[in-house]
Amino acid sequence: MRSDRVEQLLAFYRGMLRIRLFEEKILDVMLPGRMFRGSSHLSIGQEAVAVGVVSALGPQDYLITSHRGHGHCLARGMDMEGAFAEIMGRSTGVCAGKGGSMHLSARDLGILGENPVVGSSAPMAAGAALALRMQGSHGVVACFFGEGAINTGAFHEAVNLAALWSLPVVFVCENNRYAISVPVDVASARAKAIHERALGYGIEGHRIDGMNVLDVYDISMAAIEKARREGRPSFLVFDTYRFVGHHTADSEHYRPKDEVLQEFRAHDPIHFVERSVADDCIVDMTELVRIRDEVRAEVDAAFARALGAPWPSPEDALGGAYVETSASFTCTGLPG
Ligand SMILES: Cc1ncc(C[n+]2csc(CCOP(=O)(O)OP(=O)(O)O)c2C)c(N)n1
Repeated sequence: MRSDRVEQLLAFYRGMLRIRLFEEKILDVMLPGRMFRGSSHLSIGQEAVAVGVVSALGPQDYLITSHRGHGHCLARGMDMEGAFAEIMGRSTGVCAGKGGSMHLSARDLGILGENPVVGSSAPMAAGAALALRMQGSHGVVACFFGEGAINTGAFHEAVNLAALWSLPVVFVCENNRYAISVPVDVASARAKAIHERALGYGIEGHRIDGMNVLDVYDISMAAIEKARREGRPSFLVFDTYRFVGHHTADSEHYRPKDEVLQEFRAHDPIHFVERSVADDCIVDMTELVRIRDEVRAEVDAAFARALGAPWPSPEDALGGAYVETSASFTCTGLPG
């Protein structure tokens, strides 16, 4: 019988492939001159962070993310057809086609949404965590952003309040080495020790290999459980790399081609799982091929259905812009 760890590795493999093939499809149809105009921010190369962190969340938890959040949403269980339809502006999209690639959200799954204003996910995560505490919930908020966001005031204000008020937030920095075209060491002091910024706020900070999904999962589990048990936030910095441009129309003039192809493709998080499986002979390789075929069929079918879905009608243009609410909750105490 196979161990739980092997089953988990295969589930992670499927999860990462779903993101990879979903985004390769978007890349294919959105490259300049192809089927769609516009651009989309892809996380090809960064899938281990999405799958490792999100798999450690429980059903009562939330996530909030940046402009590069397709992977986080899919890992949390967002409907793939609905995500494709949203990116293509169809009425069947997860936000009825009004949000697009950078505004995927799904409240029922605890996905508070993508946010393209750099750094903005951090204060919203702190706010959501404060609400959870005041409601007496044991939920935790995972907050994703790139390393460019750590130099915004919003990031520091949010981490300060989360530390001061003991808010259950796991701040997740995906250090993919570039903020658009700016290398991390050009923009950030002590670029190799970003995680040590946590020390200034008296919270835990860790730097982890973001290409190894098992390491990502283990550290995330520990941070999420700490947030749940003790209400302590933490700051996880994952070393990763985006294999494609900042967005689908990026010419990538700022980095040498070899850097992508040789140095970093060798650390492809999906190949990492394939190699681990092959080296340890823990699963028949045909099983990985079967999983890949299944995921490809899922992606192709979801894309075809989304492509065939209707456009929103002009009459619906103003719908969903405002919410009438009588929502209220019981406050069980303000942070001490
Ligand atoms: C407040 C703000 N300033 C500038 C921009 C333009 N902008 C979009 S993405 C980006 C770079 C973000 O880099 P990083 O936070 O490292 O995330 P990544 O794109 O690498 O995932 C910038 C500057 C923005 N969206 N918001």
